[in-house]
This record gives sequence, structure tokens and C-alpha cells, in this order.
Amino acid sequence: MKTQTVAEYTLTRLSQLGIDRIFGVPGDYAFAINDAAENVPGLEWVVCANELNASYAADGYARVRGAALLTTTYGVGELSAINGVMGSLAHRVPVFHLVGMPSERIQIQNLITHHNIGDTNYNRFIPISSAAACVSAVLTPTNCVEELERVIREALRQSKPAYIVISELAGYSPMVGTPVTGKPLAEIKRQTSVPEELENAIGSILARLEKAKNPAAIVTALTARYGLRAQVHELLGKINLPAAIAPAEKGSIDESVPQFIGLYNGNFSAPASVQQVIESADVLLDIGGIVLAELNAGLFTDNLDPERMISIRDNHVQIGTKVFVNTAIDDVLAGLLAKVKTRTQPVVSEKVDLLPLVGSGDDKLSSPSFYPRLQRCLKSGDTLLVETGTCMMHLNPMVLPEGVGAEGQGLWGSLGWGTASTLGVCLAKKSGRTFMVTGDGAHQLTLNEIGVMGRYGIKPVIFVINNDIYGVEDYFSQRGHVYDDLAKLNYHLLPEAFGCKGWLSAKVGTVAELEDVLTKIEKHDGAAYIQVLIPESESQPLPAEVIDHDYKLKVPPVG
Ligand SMILES: Cc1ncc(C[n+]2csc(CCOP(=O)(O)OP(=O)(O)O)c2C)c(N)n1
Ligand SMILES: [Mg+2]
Repeated sequence: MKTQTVAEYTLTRLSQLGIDRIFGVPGDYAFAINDAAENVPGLEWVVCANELNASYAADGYARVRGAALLTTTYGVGELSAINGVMGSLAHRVPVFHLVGMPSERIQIQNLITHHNIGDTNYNRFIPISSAAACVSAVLTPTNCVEELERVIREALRQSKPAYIVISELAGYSPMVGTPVTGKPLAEIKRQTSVPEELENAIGSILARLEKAKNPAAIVTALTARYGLRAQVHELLGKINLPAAIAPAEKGSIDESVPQFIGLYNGNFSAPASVQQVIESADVLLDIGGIVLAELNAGLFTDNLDPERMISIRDNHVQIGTKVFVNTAIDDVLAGLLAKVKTRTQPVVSEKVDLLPLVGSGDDKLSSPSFYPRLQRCLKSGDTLLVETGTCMMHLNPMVLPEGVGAEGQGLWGSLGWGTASTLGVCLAKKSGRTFMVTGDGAHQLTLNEIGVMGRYGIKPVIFVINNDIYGVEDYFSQRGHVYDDLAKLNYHLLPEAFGCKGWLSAKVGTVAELEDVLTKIEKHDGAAYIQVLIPESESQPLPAEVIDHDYKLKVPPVG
């Protein structure tokens, strides 16, 4: 058999994780990678509209499949992708970012090349791109076998992106050494425990739970990143304690399980009673390790007593001031499942219900009339993507029906992620539909990915919330700034302009129009793209004291 090139070997090895698509934009320094992506069996190119979109799409794909491939070219390409890869780092999504660079023959002769700034510092971009990764490597024919194993192990262990540079020359050179054949992601043990620490951690958690009178749980997205959704559900069922999610963790658990009580978000919890259940719990099991960023903590109105918290993170457990290290999250959950006593006390909570249907007929659409109707469209197997903007304030508290997943970017919050990540989620999902809700401003950042969606024949259901402004900014600033006004686009015409075939496209401004189009979507075997007119006046500033508390700009009171 012909020896594979370094680029072919790299892509073959990475695809063995269960990755069948590579997102990116080609470029001359990356041709070896680009060609390999075309030739490696089982791998398909997804040529995106730009590198930022490609990075968001890879992020979306990895959230479903567990890992993704992204390729960009030297300098101009990789720098454009950094925002998206940094979002993957924040949300603990393993994206392998492969970049081509000028060949060693150019480097050794000190030749000046394009995509640099007119000097011969070829390594300028390596630290910049590496900053968005937990591990990086420059692959050569002689180090690629070893280095690739290190990079894969570390990216999966930490569940974070990896940055891999392959020069054009190295990429086309035959690899040296014995190729490794890897296992699919689901079969890989990602974290390893030190048995004594693990045993002590599990013992301490059990002791705390045994004494607890009113325990509760918060589940975070990290559990899903490590493929532990099923174990979390099993554990919740066994301990039978009220469980909430925070905004950035939307989709971490099935919201139809009897233990689910709603959204914990400090003073903005929904239903409001969730705040009391979580904050007054004598033991709070924090499964995954909540990140108390302000948007995940009710604009810093959270009140979680660290003494009463048990945080199970990817490789450590913290119980008050006790810390156990090298405790793999899967081992901790398995140990708890095996040993924890089944609790039979009923979960007492306010029933979380479907949102009430508001408005009818010719009534102008509003958020209260739109979201309940969207909620009723979602079915088991569907995924809802939540873009940053006012839509997330409606979608995060909205209870999802059984079997409906959700993804959002509630920590990194980069506008435009929703539209482009839809491409990746759709291509990664093997069944079920993908719904995406975006504001018009966010959509304008990445809407050129619609053409790519049409090209690859995916069938998302997209709602563009058209209020003609960067609405959420009005929540945090005074209304009426010129910088919050948007160019007014005929969004519903875009699928056609972008060459999408068989897309159901419409503009809806009344309840009747919305209901009509939702009925059509139900019967339509194809993508749907709906421009939803929502009045600008819905965006209103938050009370001044809430904003002051959030921004912490005011001088603190004396005493
Ligand atoms: C890349 C990026 N640029 C700017 C921002 C700041 N930002 C946060 S929300 C927002 C407005 C969102 O407006 P839109 O998408 O129209 O949603 P709306 O709130 O109007 O529903 C802006 C500009 C951001 N989060 N990300
Ligand atoms: Mg808007």
C-alpha cells in the first residue's frame, strides 16, 4: 500500500474518532490538507463562506458528534477563525484546527511570502492561534505519529480545541513510522482517576447526600461534552432530587424528566421558585461545574453557598474547602450510580408547563405570541439552537418537550454563531430536525452561510427575529442609539438569492400568518426560513439598579 502523506495520515487518524466532515476554506499553503480532505475515504469537504463561519460550523458539529475538523490557511484564514475557536474553548468543544504554512524550503531560504507582513517571521501566528487551543503541534513527517497521539489525547482529555500546523511541504511528504489506528470517540476513556482520590471523593459525596434534608442539583453542559447525558439522567432518577440548569447549560438534560424544575438564574430564575429551591438546598450537587459568569448567574444576583456545594468537574471534585484531584467525571458518576441510595422523597416543585398561547388572527406578532407557538412545534429528536440576543432571554426559560436538545453560546456569546453553527449541527445529526432562532443583527454577521446550507442540501428551520435593531443592547443601554439601528434587509428573499432549492421561505407579521407557516413547515420536507416581525418597542432598558449591579461601575456605598 502507498505510504500516506502527513496530511492524509493526520486526517485519516482524526476521522477515526467518528468525524465524517471537514469544515473550512482552502488556501495555497494548506493545499496538502485540502487535497487530503478530498481524498481520505469517509471524509467530506464542507466549503464554508468564510473561516469564521467554518469555525462556528465545526463547533456545532462537534457539539453533536463530540469532535470536529476545521481547516484554514496561514495567517489570513486562521486569524479569521480564532473568534469561533475561542468560543469552542470557552464551551469546552474539541475542534481540531488544521492550518497550512509556508514550506521549510521557503523558511530556510528566508524568503518573504504573502499572508505575512513583509518579514520572515513565519511563526508569528502560532502563539495567536494556539491561544484558542489547549494543545498544539507543528507536524513533520518524522514526528506526526507521536505528536498526533499527544494532541488527540490532550484535546479529548480537556474537551477543548487543538491547533495543528502542517507546512505545505510536510503535508505532501510521506509520513515516517507506523500509522496508529484509533478508536471512535465513544470508546475512548478521556480522563483517568487516581483510585484513592476517587474513592475518597465518592465517599465524601455519599456522606453529604446521606445527611441532606433538601438536596438539589444543577447540571452543566460539560457533562454532555464528555458524553455523559445518559448517566446524568440515571443518577438524577436514582437520587430523585430537584434539578435545574443555568442559561449557558440549556440542553444539558432532558427537560421532561420528573426531576427537572427549571432555570436557575439568580433573581431571574424561571419559574421564580427555582431560586429558592437551589439557594436553600442544604446540599447542591453541581454536576459538571457551573461557571458563574454574569449571564449564567442572573447578572450576579446568584447566591450559592460554596460550603453547601458539591462540584463535580471534569477531573476534580470540590466539596466546600475539600478538593479531590484526578477524579474523572465519568468515574465519579459511575461510582455514585453504583453506591448511592435510591431516594424516594418526591420532588416538590412548581410544575413547569407549556407557555400560554397569546393572541390570535390579525394580532400583530410579539414575543409572547411567537415563542409559545414555536415551543409547540418541537418534537423528540429535534435540536434548538439559541443565538445570543433577546431570543435567548425567551428561549432559555422555555421548557423543551421530551427528547428535544438545545445548544447555545451563553458564555462566549459571539453574534453570528447561531446561523453558521446550524450548518454543522445539521450535518452532524443523523435524525431529527434543527431549529435555530436568531436576531436580525446576529444573523447579519454570518448570513452568507445560507448559500452553503443550500449547496449541501441541509434542511434547517430558521427563524429570524426582525426588530430592525440590536435589541438586546437596549436592555443594557439607553434606547435610541444610532449604533443600534440595523440595515433593513428583506430576509425572506435570501434563500432564493443564495440559490437554495426547495426552501419554504416567508415573512410573518401576524399570529395567523405565523400559525399558517408553522402548519406548512410541519408538512414540508425541506428547509424553512421565516422572517418574524417583532416590534422594536419590545426592547426596553433594564432597571438602572440591575445594570449598576451587573456592571459594577458605581462606587460602592460606604460601610
Ligand atoms: C461578535 C459580536 N459582536 C457584538 C456583540 C455585542 N452584542 C451582543 S447582543 C447584540 C445585539 C443583538 O441584536 P439582534 O441579533 O438583532 O437580536 P435582538 O436582541 O435585537 O433580538 C450585540 C451587538 C456580540 N455579542 N458579538
Ligand atoms: Mg434585532
